[in-house]
Amino acid sequence: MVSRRDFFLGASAIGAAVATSAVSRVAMAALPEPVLQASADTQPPLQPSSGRPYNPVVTLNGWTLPWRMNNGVKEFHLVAEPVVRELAPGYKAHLWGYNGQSPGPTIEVVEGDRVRIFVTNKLPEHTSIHWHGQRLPNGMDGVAGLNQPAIPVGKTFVYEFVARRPGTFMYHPHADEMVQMAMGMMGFWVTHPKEHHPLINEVDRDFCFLLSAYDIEPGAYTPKIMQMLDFNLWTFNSRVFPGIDPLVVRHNDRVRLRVGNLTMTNHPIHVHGHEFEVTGTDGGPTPVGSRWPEVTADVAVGQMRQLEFIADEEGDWALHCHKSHHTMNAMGHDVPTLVGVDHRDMTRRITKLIPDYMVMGERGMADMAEMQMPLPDNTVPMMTGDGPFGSVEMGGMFTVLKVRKGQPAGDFRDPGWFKHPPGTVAREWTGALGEPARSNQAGGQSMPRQEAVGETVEVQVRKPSGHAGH
Ligand SMILES: [Cu+2]
Repeated sequence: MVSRRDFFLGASAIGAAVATSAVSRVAMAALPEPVLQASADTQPPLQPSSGRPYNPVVTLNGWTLPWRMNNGVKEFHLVAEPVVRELAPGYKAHLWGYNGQSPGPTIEVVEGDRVRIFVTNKLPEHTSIHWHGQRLPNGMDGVAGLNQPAIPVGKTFVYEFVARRPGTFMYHPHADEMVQMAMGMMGFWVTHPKEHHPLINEVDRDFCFLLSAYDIEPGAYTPKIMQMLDFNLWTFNSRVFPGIDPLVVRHNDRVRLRVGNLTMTNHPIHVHGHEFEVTGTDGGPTPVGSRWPEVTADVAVGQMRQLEFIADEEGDWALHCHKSHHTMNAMGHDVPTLVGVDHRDMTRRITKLIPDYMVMGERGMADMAEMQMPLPDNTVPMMTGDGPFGSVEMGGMFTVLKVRKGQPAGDFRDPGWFKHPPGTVAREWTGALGEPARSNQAGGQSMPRQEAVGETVEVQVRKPSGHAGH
């Protein structure tokens, strides 16, 4: 295992190796060596070793692709291939991706850069890459059959264009797209402005991640690619909570989150403790007059959003998709709603037949996060995550924004749990509990009924079982 500190050295070593190879004419004739990534940990931002300077992004549980300069052109090498992605510690999936991971590495350039990307296809079928949101020559847009022939198995194609517009973009196949995106093929692209841009702030911390979803049966390794709606794994950069790293920032940092959605449904991304503004989309920076404060931004399918805020409240703040089914991991389907159902007699009878029988859900489902039930190999609990006060009872698209006064600039290491100042944590009330005054105790009904009360009808509410249709 390579530690994060080692990677700092490793990353600059890669940069150095690429820069050195740029001197050799022989090396120039060959493709840039593809760089592979074995770890699913968040790698430190890749400081630009050549070209214009900029403040690099941090890819959540991901990394940035090194490049080499070749006569003023930034050259990258992507390898489309089957990968084993760790979705959470101890939980692996067989996906397709780029350079050893899903999503692929982030490509980071500067407005005006001429960019050349070699794409080698090591998949079992043809592919292509579409550069979502870019202004480019039509023949570089990557729609197989329309703009180019698909890249056959084993072949390498080259894309070349100028990054004309600064902003937040992504890349993904446009060949057998449904299968290839369901398998995890996607990556982030950031183009920094070449000079000060009136609508683009300098930020202290710049994070990016893609939203993707998979349908993998508990215990299985490969996504079911025909799935359209009924996914059971909702991810930030192909990771599920508790496998998603925290976003670590320094108190009073200006923070930018860049989020792109390549799932089949929208995700309202919600930040606790702070208000943000949407400062840009994949269409570019938003005009200042169009910005207003929000704490939740809906990111629709195929959209990207830049959320910006000053992290001026210390603490461990939840940051998650607000669809409650998207902050859960895979579960057995067809679990009926049992809240409020009295099982005592039924349980007694079933226990005679099945001694370990256990009823789930009559007091809600929080029990499931605490219960250490046997799980099939290679899966994660539906709701989990140990926090300083107990189980966080979350999964899927959930992580923590950690705002700390002591966090050094440029340091993304997890500072541990927030230490709350004395008297600032919700606690049990141990004083006297008075009876609340009801209107009838107060002397009668404040709004008397016009008609006589009929027979009371009890309504049983039952949510649809399973995950269908969300
Ligand atoms: Cu969601």
